[in-house]
Amino acid sequence: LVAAAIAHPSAFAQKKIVLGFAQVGAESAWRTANTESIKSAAKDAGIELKFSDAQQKQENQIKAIRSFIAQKVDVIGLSPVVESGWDTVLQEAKAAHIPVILTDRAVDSKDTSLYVTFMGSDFIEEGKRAGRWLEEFEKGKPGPINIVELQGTVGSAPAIDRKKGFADVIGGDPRMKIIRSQTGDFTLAKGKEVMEAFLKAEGKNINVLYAHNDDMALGAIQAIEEAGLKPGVDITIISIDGTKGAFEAMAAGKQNVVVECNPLLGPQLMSAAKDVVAGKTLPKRILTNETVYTQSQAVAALPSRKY
Ligand code: GYE
Repeated sequence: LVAAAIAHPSAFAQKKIVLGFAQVGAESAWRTANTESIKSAAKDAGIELKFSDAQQKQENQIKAIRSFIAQKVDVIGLSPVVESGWDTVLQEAKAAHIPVILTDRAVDSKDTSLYVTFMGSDFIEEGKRAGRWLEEFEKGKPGPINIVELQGTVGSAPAIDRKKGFADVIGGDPRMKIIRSQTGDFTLAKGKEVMEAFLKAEGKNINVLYAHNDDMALGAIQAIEEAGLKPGVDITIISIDGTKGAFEAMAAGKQNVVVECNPLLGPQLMSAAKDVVAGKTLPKRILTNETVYTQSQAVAALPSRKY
């Protein structure tokens, strides 16, 4: 054995872990930062990454997972575009003894043995933080407060939960009314298009925009300016993520607040992958630490913002 190892030194080295990752797509600045984080963390950890971009289509993610199973990867990482419809393919991974780590977005599978852990944000809490900020901001004002909502991708965990958390907080306030709510698919272009339609239908009736992510808010800001109104002044703007674009909009006074959602999950994912391959048991839920930024806090934090 020693002679063989001298002839082939790699026989002593540990086998490289192979991680197949099924990503949602490239729909937003958050997603771009998330993808970069995963790719660079894999490199740093010496993990071989097989990366698939599903272009926001579940069928593409299912195909990617089946191909990871066929290639016998060691671990599968999945950020599921929507919550439902995962049981069959996750059972296939389980039957092949390949552990699945969920990152960012959740699945609604009743059988939690289909994945080893779910790491990411508490989207209901993010929606609540947005609602709580608005309650504080509108304190003592008479109302009515007319809100339009740009929802994320239909059926996705962040769209479902951010809607619910926000509604839970403002629901008890008779001044607050969501007058329009529609999906903008988490993209800037769709956010702009839907906001244009809201403005056409409601005009100066709109007091607040609640967007489920920054990109849709940035698109909406363009639509508001083109309609001759002042974003951040005539219409209060709230969004979720905390990407540079939103921080810049806040510094320019065009957005009022952002609820942070941290996309830099790569290092945590790689350490979880190593633990799972080493046979360690992971906690079923790994939460991301996050906060809320107002305009003045955004100005202070902008120079050191990482995404
Ligand atoms: O907020 C949005 C992205 O799942 C948390 O997906 C993620 C969301 C994020 O497209 O910008």
